[in-house]
Amino acid sequence: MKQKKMALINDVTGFGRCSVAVMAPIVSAMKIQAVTIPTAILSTHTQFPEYFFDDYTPKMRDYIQTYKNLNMEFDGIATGFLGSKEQVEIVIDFIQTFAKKDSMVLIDPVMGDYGQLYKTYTQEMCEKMKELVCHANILTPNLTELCTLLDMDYGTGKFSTDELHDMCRELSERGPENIVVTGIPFHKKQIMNYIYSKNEDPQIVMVDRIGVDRSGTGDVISSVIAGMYMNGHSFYDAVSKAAKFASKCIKYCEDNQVPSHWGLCFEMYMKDLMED
Ligand code: PXL
Repeated sequence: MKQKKMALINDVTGFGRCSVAVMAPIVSAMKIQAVTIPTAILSTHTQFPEYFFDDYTPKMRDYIQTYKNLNMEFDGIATGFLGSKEQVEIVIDFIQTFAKKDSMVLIDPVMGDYGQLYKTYTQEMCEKMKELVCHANILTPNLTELCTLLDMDYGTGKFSTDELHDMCRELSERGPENIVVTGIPFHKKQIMNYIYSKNEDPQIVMVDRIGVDRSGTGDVISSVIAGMYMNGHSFYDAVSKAAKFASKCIKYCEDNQVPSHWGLCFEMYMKDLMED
């Protein structure tokens, strides 16, 4: 079988296990060739008290042009944190140029958490992000991002499964046929992932909450989902594998007292991702 290629449009961060540093090894373990398109270069991620940050936006178009000249195609495209309206525009153009009819396009609309948008997120970027998500076939928002994309009030952050269903259906009508609302707190001790696939009954993957929230968890989850889905698994199986894999990594971090901003020690369990 022809080996597949996935474009990872994301930042390259040296220390802290996030973005490309997580996604490339994870999809590689799943036999998919990872192609990095950097959005920024950082020494450590932004949860550290100090970091070197080099915005790559002015160079992205030239970088991508060589792939256009090579008539490259990608079987998958995955995006994460984007730093400016212009970067979102570059990503839309990238998808329009390189996605084939049956390519997987996963967009993790990294915009905020706990009912608040990140400080870097302007209203203009929110509007562009709403445009970008229409080009996805997989979307992995948390509750904050789901509400923002729908212009809904986050309120107390409590939504019934009927409400989640209506919200996902509305978002899905704009394009993405598979949506997982990640990291929904459930009865303090659990985390719910709400899975919506167009024309199918919704499903839920529940995992135990282990310790504190850890940066980079979203990148581990989205890359396992992307890899599984590209390898022919159902969306439900992809989410289930991703949530369980992340939980196992988090447990290792807790047991070994790894600081919460060092990311997940996914290296310890890479072989769980390998299939014959
Ligand atoms: O996905 C987490 C992440 C990715 N990239 C950068 C970050 C973070 C989390 O803080 O700062 C640059």
